[in-house]
Amino acid sequence: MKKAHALVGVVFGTAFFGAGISSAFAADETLRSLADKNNIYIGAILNSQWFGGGLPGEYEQIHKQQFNIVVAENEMKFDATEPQENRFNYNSGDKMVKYAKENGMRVRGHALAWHSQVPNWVNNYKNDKQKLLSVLKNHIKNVVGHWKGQVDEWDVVNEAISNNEPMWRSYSVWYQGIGPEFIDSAFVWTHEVDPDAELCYNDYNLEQGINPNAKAGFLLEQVKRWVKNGIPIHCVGSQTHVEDTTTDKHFIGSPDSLRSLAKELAKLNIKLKITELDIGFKSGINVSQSDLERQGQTFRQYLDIILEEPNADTYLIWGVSDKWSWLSGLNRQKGLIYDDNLKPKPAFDSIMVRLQTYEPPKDTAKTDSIAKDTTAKDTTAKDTTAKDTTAKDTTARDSTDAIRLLAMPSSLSMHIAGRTLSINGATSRIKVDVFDMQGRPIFSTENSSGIFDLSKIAEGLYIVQARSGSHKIVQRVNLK
Ligand code: 9MR
Repeated sequence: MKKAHALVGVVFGTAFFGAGISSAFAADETLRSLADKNNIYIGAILNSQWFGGGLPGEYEQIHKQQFNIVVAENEMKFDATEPQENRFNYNSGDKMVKYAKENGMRVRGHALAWHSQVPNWVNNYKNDKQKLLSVLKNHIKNVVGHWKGQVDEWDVVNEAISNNEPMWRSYSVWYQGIGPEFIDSAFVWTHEVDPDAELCYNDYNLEQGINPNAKAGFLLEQVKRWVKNGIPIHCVGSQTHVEDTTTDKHFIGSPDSLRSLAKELAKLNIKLKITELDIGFKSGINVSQSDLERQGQTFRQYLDIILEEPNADTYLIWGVSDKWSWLSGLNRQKGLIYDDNLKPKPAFDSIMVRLQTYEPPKDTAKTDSIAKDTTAKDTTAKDTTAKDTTAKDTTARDSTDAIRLLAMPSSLSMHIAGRTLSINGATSRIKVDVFDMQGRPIFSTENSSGIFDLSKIAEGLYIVQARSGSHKIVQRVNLK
């Protein structure tokens, strides 16, 4: 059982922490560079205000520095792309695709068949099944065709499952007018138009368990059926709009539940992506620094799924700054990783530190071909043999005292024996800082001998940074 952190030595002030732990590490490291290194995608939407030029330049700077995947908040939806029947508007979507290309980012398309943000003219055909089928097919043909080869993955069907019962959502023009087969058809038509795009089913509340009465349990049965029938589906998008555990009295979702879904999907050779993450607090409550740090831990737990599960590759946040967030409409606040002034929050630090310190176990490391294979798999019936890619238990890698080196050239080296830390290779005084895995400074000391006693720190995983003159080394340490 872990003990509470014993604070020894000099503890950094909150000013340091607020500045972002990233400043303690290599200056050129960003979420994006670390995501690239870990073969995952990390991203945020481009908020609707960006498309009209209504956001400060700093927003875009942050966006392109920190993220390697992008999705439009509203601009590729049905009402935006086909506001009038068979008259398409691609201006905003084109703007985003151009931005993504200029900045080397992957593009998600969101969303083709959804009950919401459907223009009124579609409802005129609500009693005409054949017409509705041709409306949906024509929409997919044009929109997917327009961005063929430029949009890497599509949310083909969004939110088609009921909130309350394990069944399809009934209040949907597509479901009411066509029946559930609109879903299968949408996948088939999209695949026909762009066979190289990855095709996802996307929904919320999928982190609430995979029992048959939960949304994810119902979905899993459908995915099995789709795979068996050769429907071209390659991924499930978990929106993951969740509330902080302490303010949500009915909280039933968890990273563990979502991880279980990822493991089940792996058996079907289907990917899991986190597509719309935010972790808000109830509106109106006072949010303290420790609340924000706990929020950071939850962000990190969801990231762990993406890092550790071989069939998970995407971590996309539904916004950049709390200032521009849809969450107030849901009676929530402060659910993102930058604050109102575009300053990184503890959640940013947690994600950063996790990416810096994650080391994949050798046998389950994501390779370029797994994480970044944008080629749609052939999912025709003959090819649907379930392949068990379930992650191996990775706890074993943390049970050793070995320190793992982050790729950072330095003349310094670090060694730990029991609780004695030795820093070798220094020619001047050495300063040692210890951080917890959320990036919080918990211990700091310095001397010239290079031998440091860490016996007062509680057991657990830490990041140890040693500096001597212009040399620096940062390693993860397991204190037992
Ligand atoms: O963030 C979007 C907001 O600006 C729109 O008003 C809203 C309308 O439906 O859609 C929001 O985005 C949603 C996304 O498209 C699907 N999952 C839920 C998202 C948050 O509501």
